[in-house]
Amino acid sequence: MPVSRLTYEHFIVGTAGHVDHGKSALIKTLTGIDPDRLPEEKARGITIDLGFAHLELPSPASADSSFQLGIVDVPGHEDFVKNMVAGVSSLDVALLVVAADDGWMPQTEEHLQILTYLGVARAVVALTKIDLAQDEGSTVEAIRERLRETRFAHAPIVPTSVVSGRGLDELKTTLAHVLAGTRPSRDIGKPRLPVDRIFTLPGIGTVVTGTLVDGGLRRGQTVVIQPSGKTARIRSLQSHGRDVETGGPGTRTALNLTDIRLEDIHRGNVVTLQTLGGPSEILDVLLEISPRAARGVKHGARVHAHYGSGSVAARVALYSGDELAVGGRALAQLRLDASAFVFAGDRFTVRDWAEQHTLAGGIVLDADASRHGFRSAKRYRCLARRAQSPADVAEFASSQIERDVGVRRSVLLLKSRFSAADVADAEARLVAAGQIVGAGDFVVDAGQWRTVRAKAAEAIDVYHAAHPEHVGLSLTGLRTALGADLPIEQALEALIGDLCRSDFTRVGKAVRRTAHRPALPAALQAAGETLRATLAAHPFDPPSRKDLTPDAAAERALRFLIESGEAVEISSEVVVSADNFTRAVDAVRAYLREHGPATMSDVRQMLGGSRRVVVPLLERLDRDGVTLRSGATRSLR
Ligand SMILES: Nc1nc2c(ncn2[C@@H]2O[C@H](COP(=O)(O)OP(=O)(O)OP(=O)(O)O)[C@@H](O)[C@H]2O)c(=O)[nH]1
Ligand SMILES: [Mg+2]
Repeated sequence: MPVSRLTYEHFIVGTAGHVDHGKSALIKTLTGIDPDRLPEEKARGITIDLGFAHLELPSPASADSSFQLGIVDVPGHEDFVKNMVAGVSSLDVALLVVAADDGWMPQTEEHLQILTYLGVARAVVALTKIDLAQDEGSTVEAIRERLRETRFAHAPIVPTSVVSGRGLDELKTTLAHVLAGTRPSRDIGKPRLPVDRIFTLPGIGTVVTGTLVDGGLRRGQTVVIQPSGKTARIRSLQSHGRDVETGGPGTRTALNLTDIRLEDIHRGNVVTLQTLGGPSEILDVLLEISPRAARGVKHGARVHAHYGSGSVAARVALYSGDELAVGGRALAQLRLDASAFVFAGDRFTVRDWAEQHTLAGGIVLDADASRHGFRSAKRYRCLARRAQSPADVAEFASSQIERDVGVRRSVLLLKSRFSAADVADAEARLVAAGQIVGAGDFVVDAGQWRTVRAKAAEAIDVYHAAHPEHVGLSLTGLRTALGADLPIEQALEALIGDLCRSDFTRVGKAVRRTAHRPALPAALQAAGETLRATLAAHPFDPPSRKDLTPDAAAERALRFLIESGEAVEISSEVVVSADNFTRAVDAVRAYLREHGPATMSDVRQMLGGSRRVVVPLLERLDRDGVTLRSGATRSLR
C-alpha cells in the first residue's frame, strides 16, 4: 500500500481578549503547552508577555493535509497592551476570548480595535468559562451585538469550558474550517522576521524568535538585523520545536544566529536580507480611527507607533486639518524618534504617549518619506492614489513614478509587500498602457518623458540654426538646455539613446539631427576662406592660434574646420590643415623607415617646420602610436 504523504499548511493564530478571561488556560488545554513561561506570570496568575504554543489540526478538506498552527498567546491586562500588540501583527486568525461570566470588557474592545487596525481578517470567538454562565443565550446575543458592524460580525461563537471540557473539540473543528477558507501567507521573496523573543542557550548562543513573513530563510544564510544593519549568519532554524532546513512565511521560527550578541538585538528588530534596503525615520501613512474609539488624534500629537513586533516614539503630522476625528481616515506622516525597518503595505497601530489607550491604526503608504515636500500637492496626490487602492501594485508603482517623474527600476517598490515579479508585471502593464516608459535603468512618467524629449529635440534644432557650422549640440549643452525638466540626472543617456532611435545621431560628445550637414554660414565664409589660404601657405609653420583667429568669426570658422576634419588641432596652440598633417605623418614615417631613429631637429630639418610645430606634432605621433620615443630620439613603433 502506498504511504500517503502529508502536506502542511502553516497559519498563525493569536489570542485576544480581556484579562483573566481564560486565554492562556484555553491554549494550554488545546495544545498541552503552557504559554505562561515567566515565574512572575505564574506567581501573579496573569500573562505579562507573549506566550507561544503550536497545534496540528487535520484539514477538513483532505485527509492528506494538515494545518500547522503557530499560536501566540497575548496578555489581556491593560498595562500590557503594548506587549499584546507586538504579538498580533501577522495573524491569519484571531481567537477572541470572552469570558461568559464577565462579558465584553475594555480590553476585549481595545484588542478588537487593534486586530482591525492590523488588518486581521478572520476571527473565531471562544465564549470561555461557559460553566459559569448565568444565561448562555443572552450572553451569546450580547457578544453578537458587540460584533455588529465590525469585520468579525459573522465570526463563529463557540462556548467552551476548560473545566467541563465542553466545546474544545468544536473549537478545533471551527478553527480548521475557518483556516480552510484562508489563504496561507504569501511568499514574496522578501523574508522578514520581526523579533519577539531573544535568549541565549548554553553551547548554542543567541536565539531569536518571531513570526516569519513575506519570504523564507534557510540554514547558513547571511542575514542583516535592522535597523542596526549588523550582519549575522543563521546557524540553525527551528519551527514548532523541530530543526528545519528552511523556514517559510507564516511560521513561528527560531533562529540561532552566529556573530551577534544578546545585547545587539532587541524585540522589534527585524532579521532580513541586506538586499531589501535600509530603515527609515519618516513614514507616510493612511491613519484610521475606529468609529468606536473614544477620541481623535491631533496634528502634532506625540504617540507610540507599534509595527511588527516593535514600537517607536513618534509624532503625528496630518496632511490636512488639525485633528483626525473619531471614525475618520486621513493621510499623515509619522515622524519617528528612531529608525525602523518598515515596508509600504505594513499595518501599524498608534497608542497614546502614556501607553494607556490605543488611538488609531493604519497602513504605511510610503516607507521612505521625508519632511521635504510634506503637504505638497505632488506628494498628496501620490498618497491619495495609494490610499484608494492599497493592494494595487500598479497604482503603487505609477503613483510613485508620477510623483518622482522617474524611478530607478531596482528600487521601485523594493520596500513594499509586492514581489519583484508583481512589480515587473505592473511595470509591463503600465508601459503597454502608455503611462510609463522604460529609460535604461529607469522607468519614467510617459507624459513627462514626451515633454523632455520634445524639449531636447527643440534645443538641438535651435542649436543647429544658430551654429550650422557645428556638428551638433554638446551633451553638456543639452543637459543645460533641459534644466529641471530632466527627471533624473542619470536619465540623460537614456534620453539620448531614445533620440538616436529616431531622427538623431550621436557624434562623440554631441548630438545632431541625422540630416544635419555642418556648413559655414554665409557670415563666416570669408573667415573660412582666409583660414584655408593661410594654412595652405604655411604648411609646417602656420601662425599661432591667436594670430589665426583674431576675432570671434575666425574662431568659429576654425572650430568648424576642425570639427569637419579639414584642420587638425595638434595641440591647443597649433592647428595645421588636414592635408598637411597627413603629409607630415607620411614624411616622418618614410624618413624613420629609411634613416632609423631620429631626433627632433632631424625631423624639423626634414620637414622644414618650426620647433613650435614639430614638438607637438611628434608628441601627437607618440600618442597616436606612430612613433616611439626613447630619450632624445624617436623610431617607428
Ligand atoms: N470555571 C472556569 N474557570 C476558567 C476557565 N478558563 C480559565 N479559567 C480560570 O480563569 C482564570 C484566568 O485564566 P487565564 O487563562 O490565566 O486567563 P487569561 O485570559 O490568560 O489572563 P491574562 O493572560 O492575564 O489576560 C484562571 O484562574 C483559570 O483557571 C473555564 O473555562 N472555567
Ligand atoms: Mg493569559
